[in-house]
Amino acid sequence: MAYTVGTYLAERFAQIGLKHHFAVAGDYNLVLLDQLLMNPGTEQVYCSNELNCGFAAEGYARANGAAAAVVTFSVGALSALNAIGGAYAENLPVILVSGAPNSNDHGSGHILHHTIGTSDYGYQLRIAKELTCAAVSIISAEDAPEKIDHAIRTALREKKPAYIEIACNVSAQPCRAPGPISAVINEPASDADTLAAAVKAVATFIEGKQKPVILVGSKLRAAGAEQAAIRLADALGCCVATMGAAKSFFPEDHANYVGTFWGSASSPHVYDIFNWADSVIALGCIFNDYSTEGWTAWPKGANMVNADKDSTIVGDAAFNSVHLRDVLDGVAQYFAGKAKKDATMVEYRRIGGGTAAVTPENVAKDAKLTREHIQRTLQSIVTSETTIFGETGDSWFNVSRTRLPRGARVEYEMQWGHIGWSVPAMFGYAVGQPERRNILMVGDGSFQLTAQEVGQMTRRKLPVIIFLINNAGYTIEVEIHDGPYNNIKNWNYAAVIEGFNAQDGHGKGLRATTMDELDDAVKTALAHKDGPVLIECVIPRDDCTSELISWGRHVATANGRPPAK
Ligand code: TPU
Ligand code: MG
Repeated sequence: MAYTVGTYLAERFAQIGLKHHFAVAGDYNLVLLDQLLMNPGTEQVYCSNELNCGFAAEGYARANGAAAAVVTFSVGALSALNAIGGAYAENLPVILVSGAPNSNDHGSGHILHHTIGTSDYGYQLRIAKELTCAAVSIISAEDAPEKIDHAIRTALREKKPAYIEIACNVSAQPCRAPGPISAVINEPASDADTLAAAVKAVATFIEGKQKPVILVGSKLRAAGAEQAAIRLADALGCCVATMGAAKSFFPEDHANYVGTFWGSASSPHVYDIFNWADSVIALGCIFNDYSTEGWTAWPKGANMVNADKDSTIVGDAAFNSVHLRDVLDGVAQYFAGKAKKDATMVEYRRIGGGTAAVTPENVAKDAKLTREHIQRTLQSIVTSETTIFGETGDSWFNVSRTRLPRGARVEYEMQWGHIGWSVPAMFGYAVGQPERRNILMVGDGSFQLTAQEVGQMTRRKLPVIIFLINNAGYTIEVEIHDGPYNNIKNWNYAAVIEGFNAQDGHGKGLRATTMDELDDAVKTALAHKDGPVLIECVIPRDDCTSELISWGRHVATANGRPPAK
């Protein structure tokens, strides 16, 4: 047989468009890594640790639609599984592949290294089952094709992570050749009868309302419905807002786009218009405690349509097995040529929405650096080719304030919310999309979790621009609840980046404490092409957005609710 289990897997990776896969070596996966290296269609990219490897794959999936991470048993995989939980929360198909004990050791009573010291090696598979949509263990080449295809197909269809473990002595075993890739990537069509009923129900719902708004959520991309949402907005003509986590999932230069809906942290006039509206058409939305500002800004009840990736809920009727894009296209067709449902847009303009001019910044250039100047600087370098990663912290709100030209993208990880996610995820994204202007905004506290992955950006000469906001601690936590645990050890961040260079790297670390220094640093960063540039932006601990302050108060109140009697 021409294939092995490992080369079969590599061929599937290449076929589903994974030009790269991420890896950390360990003795349970070395032979598998050899097999993967034989396929020139998928390049092996190394990470500094397995948590970062999982997040790098997560970021690559954002750039590329899917991704894979290959790690060793337990000591590696249990770290990577944190990022896999993140991929589940963020609706990204990341395939985690773990090397596993020799097939002869399963059930033998042997105790192996890198395990918890018992002879049952099933625990990792059991844990992975909780965090993925499909988890398989391969201890024989015989059923490897079926198991591999099941895991990959389920991940691509559900836009969720999957898990494959392969016994270390099986990965180079002869294996049957893969069949056509369409068996793995084809999606079943919407159920025709249910689709017709769902479209009718949504259209009737909207017909019965005077003041609808559209709310775009972060599952819109996973649903493949970004273009269909634009067609619906064009047909209805009503206001469209994005949830905090869904920034850039609807074009900000669209005539109907009004900004972010996030309670008191909303863009100007958006919360007003949502309170004035008589109905909300929610597309792929996640309403959690953070996105609803501690349950205070939570659209729900009878005046809502909740349209999700594969199901639509209208009032007391549920329609399953219908793709969101099909429902939206059906409803858009229904309203094409009819009078626009644009009352919310008219009212939004009447209360002054969309007219705010950018106020000039009125300070001496050698003045101390401020958060506001950092945000303005970020704004000034955003192009239609830009992707910004916004880390947990005030970076969320700084990035949220940034206006995006068509084509610019923002990536957040607000459902999982793992601080430090953005550094490896940006690395993975930049591997997938190296030609974009990739910008990362990250707080000092978050950076300290995963800083070493900047070293991999250096290794691959990726010109990522990093705004490191040094506000001397966990300011987002300060705004929720302060204490000594929110103070962190200061680092010389610029020196850390220089340290990653050793003899062959070209990363740059710069430090800005005044506005002038930041302006100069950004010029340097834009001109630097053969490695990352980190700009440490030093600001006072309490210099943060008003959105963070009001949002923090709401979240603190929700966290502090006493137990129900
Ligand atoms: O802008 P700023 O100062 O808020 O950002 P920074 O400095 O990155 O601080 C982030 C503080 C923070 C923590 C400690 N945000 N969330 N957390 C809790 C947390 C702890 N551990 C993980 C893995 N994720 C978290 N979100
Ligand atoms: Mg901080």
